[in-house]
Amino acid sequence: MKEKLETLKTEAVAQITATETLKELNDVRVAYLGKKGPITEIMQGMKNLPAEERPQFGAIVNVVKNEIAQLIEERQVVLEEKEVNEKLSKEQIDITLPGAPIKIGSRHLLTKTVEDIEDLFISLGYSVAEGPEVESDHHNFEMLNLPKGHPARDMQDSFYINEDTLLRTHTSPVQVRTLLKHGGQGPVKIICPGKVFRRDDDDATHSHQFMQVEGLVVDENVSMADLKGTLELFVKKTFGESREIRLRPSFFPFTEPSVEVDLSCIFCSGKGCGTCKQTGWIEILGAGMVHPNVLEMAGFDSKKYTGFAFGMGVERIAMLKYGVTDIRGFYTNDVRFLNQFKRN
Ligand code: FA5
Repeated sequence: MKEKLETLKTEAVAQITATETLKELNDVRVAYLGKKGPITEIMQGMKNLPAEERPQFGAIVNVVKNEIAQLIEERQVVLEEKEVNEKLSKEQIDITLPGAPIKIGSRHLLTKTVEDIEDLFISLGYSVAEGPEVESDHHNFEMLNLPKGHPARDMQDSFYINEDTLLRTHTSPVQVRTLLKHGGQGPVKIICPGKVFRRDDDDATHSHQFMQVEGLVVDENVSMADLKGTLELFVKKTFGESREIRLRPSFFPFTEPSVEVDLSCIFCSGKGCGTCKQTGWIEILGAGMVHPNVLEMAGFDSKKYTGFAFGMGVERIAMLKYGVTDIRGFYTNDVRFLNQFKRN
């Protein structure tokens, strides 16, 4: 019986060593150690032995059984590692393949336009001021020489929240707030960008919410020539050196004299086209010399100080500069519109 066991063990060792896959190894395990295998068969045959021989024989069979089980376990570790390595070598990643492109966002065209305007004026020594979008009637109108009931209030149809509070209709109240902060002392040199709101019907060139950039300079001896020179520089830096401006008399209650500023048409270079309605000029902003009443109400001596102010619509500037034909493109968040102005 001992010899039979030895032969069994030798055969098992040979078969275990020859296995190449975990499946083959499992088949060997079942063949030798399974319920129908030779070891079980030998154990069952022990009942035919005399009782005194059984313990010794049982111990010998168990030794062989454990040796075979131990060898199978060791082989299993080897085969598992082999299978993992084979799998890994098949799953190699080709790092030279181009990756999936990552979609990167960009600054909104209006943000870019405002930042470009800010950069230009900061380089001229201006600082950037801000004010609230929900504004008092006092700052939005009264302190700008527009008392209650003044007919010029109709120029800016407003969203009122209550009798004394509204969504600001322009960025000019930031002028007032800045002048008040200065306590009657010049110089003042600011620009103020921000959102404004009007009860205008939305169309290709009007929006009920839009952006303005206001400019204000107050000091001794500030003149209309300073205003014109500043706006000329702004236009040339923004639209190109060959652009010109034209000042037309206009009316704003907070400036005297007041002007509308036109830009020589960037589409036809002043010859006349559909966009400029054959005039060769496109209106871009309102401006003027700060009205003495506005200076006095804010605590400035209007005999000592003079100033100029201007207010431009950011969308109009961006539309002209980038050839946008419908203002609603800025606000409808169509990614196809936004993608056109991405920096590559
Ligand atoms: C004003 O708002 C004055 N506060 C500007 C000003 C400031 C004049 C300082 C003098 C001194 P106006 O209503 O014209 O002015 O608006 C200025 C600019 O805002 C216009 O030239 C135009 O570019 C833009 N704008 C006006 N209404 C709309 C609108 N509904 N949608 C888009 N842009 C508009």
